[in-house]
Amino acid sequence: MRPNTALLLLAAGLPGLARTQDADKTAAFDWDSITPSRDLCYHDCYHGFRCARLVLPLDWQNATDARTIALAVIKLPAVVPASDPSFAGPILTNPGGPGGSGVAFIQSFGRRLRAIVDKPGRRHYDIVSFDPRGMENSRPRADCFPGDALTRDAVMLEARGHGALDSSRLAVPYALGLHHGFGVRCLAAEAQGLGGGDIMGYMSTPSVARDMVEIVDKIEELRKHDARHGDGEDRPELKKRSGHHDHDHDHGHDVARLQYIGFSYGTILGNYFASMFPERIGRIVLDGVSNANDYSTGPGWLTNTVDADEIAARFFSGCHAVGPAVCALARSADASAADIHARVDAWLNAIDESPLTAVAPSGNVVAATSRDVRELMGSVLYSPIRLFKVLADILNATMAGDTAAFVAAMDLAGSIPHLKDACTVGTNVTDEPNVSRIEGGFSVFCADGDSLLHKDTAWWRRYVDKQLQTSSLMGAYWAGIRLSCTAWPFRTNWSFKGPFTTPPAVTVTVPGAPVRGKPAAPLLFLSARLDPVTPLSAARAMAALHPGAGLVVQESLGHCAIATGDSRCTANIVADYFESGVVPTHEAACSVDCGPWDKNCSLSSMSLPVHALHVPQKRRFPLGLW
Ligand SMILES: *[C@@H]1O[C@H](CO)[C@@H](O)[C@H](O)[C@H]1NC(C)=O
Ligand SMILES: *[C@@H]1O[C@H](CO)[C@@H](O)[C@H](O)[C@H]1NC(C)=O
Ligand SMILES: *[C@@H]1O[C@H](CO)[C@@H](O)[C@H](O)[C@H]1NC(C)=O
Ligand SMILES: *[C@@H]1O[C@H](CO)[C@@H](O)[C@H](O)[C@H]1NC(C)=O
Ligand SMILES: *[C@@H]1O[C@H](CO)[C@@H](O)[C@H](O)[C@H]1NC(C)=O
Ligand SMILES: CC(=O)N[C@H]1CO[C@H](CO)[C@@H](O)[C@@H]1O
Repeated sequence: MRPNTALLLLAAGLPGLARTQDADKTAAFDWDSITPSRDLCYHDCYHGFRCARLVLPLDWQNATDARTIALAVIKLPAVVPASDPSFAGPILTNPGGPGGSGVAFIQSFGRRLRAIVDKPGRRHYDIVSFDPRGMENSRPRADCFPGDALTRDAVMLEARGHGALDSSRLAVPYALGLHHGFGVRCLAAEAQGLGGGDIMGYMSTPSVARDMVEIVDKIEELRKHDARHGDGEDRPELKKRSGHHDHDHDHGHDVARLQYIGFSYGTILGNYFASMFPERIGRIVLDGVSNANDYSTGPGWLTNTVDADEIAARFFSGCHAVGPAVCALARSADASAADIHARVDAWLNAIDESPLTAVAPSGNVVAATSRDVRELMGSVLYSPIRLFKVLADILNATMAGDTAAFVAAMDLAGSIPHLKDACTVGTNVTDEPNVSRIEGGFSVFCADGDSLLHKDTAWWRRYVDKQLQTSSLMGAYWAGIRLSCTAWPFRTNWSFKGPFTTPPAVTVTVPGAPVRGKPAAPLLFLSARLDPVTPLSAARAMAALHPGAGLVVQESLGHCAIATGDSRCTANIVADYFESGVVPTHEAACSVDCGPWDKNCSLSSMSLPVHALHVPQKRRFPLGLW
């Protein structure tokens, strides 16, 4: 009974896991039915959304280069028409990744976000997002294996077969070898133009930030156009608005400004945007903050997981505190959390000697070791409210010899690639629904970070050790992210290494024109108290670099404040900030309604993430909401 329930919950909740069939039906939309255009031209899509394909330059650095991209843009319209006096303009959002699909994100998370930023009757926003260049529904798409997903899966299987990066002497060199081959394949794919055109050398974060400037301008152009022509929902006689960037234009002095919430890698993107285009800052909220210096220079990605093991410890202490009635792993005879932890550790050692084996529902033959359990636990740390109890159920059943739930979870998570799916895709380049193109992320973070092309095996072993010292649970996995840049063959045309800072804001609390060239408001940073991959220490470090920035610490566990608990306090600060541009003067602490072991604790206004139905990839995005 329990494992099956657990499995359903897991399918609904783990980052990147498969979704229900219903979700699938609502998710269908044929982007090819929209002709890409240089101006924003929205069409109905999905259910209650508006979609557009925006043509932008491929290379922002070379004005004579005529090549273009088509960006997939999506809008969850405000609950009032654009002509309503309470309409307050668009808020752009990015779900992280790098590479996460904004199109999918808004469908699951847009309504929650809108409920947080809106002030009923006073201020209502459009929530707008996009698939970043090279990703998902944007074209061309980063794809090193066009029409040949099977080969990518084979590489991933082979990597898995050689174990975690700390599991044997061969693991690191073998991974390096595979990535060299992967890079060669990527270079060849782009040279042959099979993915639809050059893109992988043009996906660094500065280009994405520049794309956002253009989106903001195109939205403003469309607004003016609609106001002039009385098109769409916007009628000229009702053109009274309260979005602060509208005032700018009424005064005819200023550029359109960005209102933005970025999550996880989306905080990197927001930090790049703010530091590169400070005169474009309207309001910027960064939730689940990653250290942009650690991300863009040096070995990289070394500061993320400092709190991960502590969250794992909270899993065990919380389990002990609530006892066997709520946490399946607890036993009434336990003296402390250490007893539970010791049982799990002993079991992890045992399964490395004698792996769990099973045939998964997909037909996959599975041999699972402690590495698989650690990776599953690592993903659970992102979403304790949804997954702590589920994890306890699964571990309890698996430790008692019933591997069904665990193996099915691995299967759903795509830990073991579904080769059958890859085969049915065949050679049809345009239709590969179940493919996870990990090279999309590589194209961004390998370009943004310092080159690691000539680091040898010994260097990488030390890097893996460092990551393990930071988190014994997540270190081996986390080390693999930067290791994928070992032979990334594309050099970026546009990189930015900071400084990650902004001039002091000139805050406008009453209607009036922001001061040209200055941010309209300081940045607002949000963090969960303990976050497995974007720790509070990074939020403090980044906030300190931006004069006047505010920081809210939400008393929750997991990845990103807004995604790890309902908090009226956090929501009020965010909504007030979007209205007034004012941030808390000292680090503000916000409590949440309930925690992972409480009865019926869940997140309000969340619909199932629908996008990942055909992308059953475990922790597809290390710095993303899924
Ligand atoms: C800019 O683009 C033009 C046209 O594609 C090309 O000939 C030129 O080499 C490019 N310049 C640089 C610096 O890449
Ligand atoms: C946990 O596993 C034990 C067997 O090891 C079992 O007796 C118990 O019912 C399980 N707890 C739950 C909540 O499933
Ligand atoms: C994609 O995956 C889903 C669920 O795993 C499966 O039902 C579907 O048939 C797959 N589609 C293709 C084209 O392989
Ligand atoms: C490839 O997929 C597209 C989109 O699903 C479909 O329209 C087209 O007919 C397919 N082509 C072939 C050769 O199967
Ligand atoms: C809590 O969950 C239980 C079992 O799922 C349900 O019976 C009960 O109605 C829920 N209580 C509240 C207040 O939602
Ligand atoms: C000027 C410059 O660096 N151009 C490069 C832009 O990126 C492409 C793809 O990686 C390279 O081929 C160009 O040399």
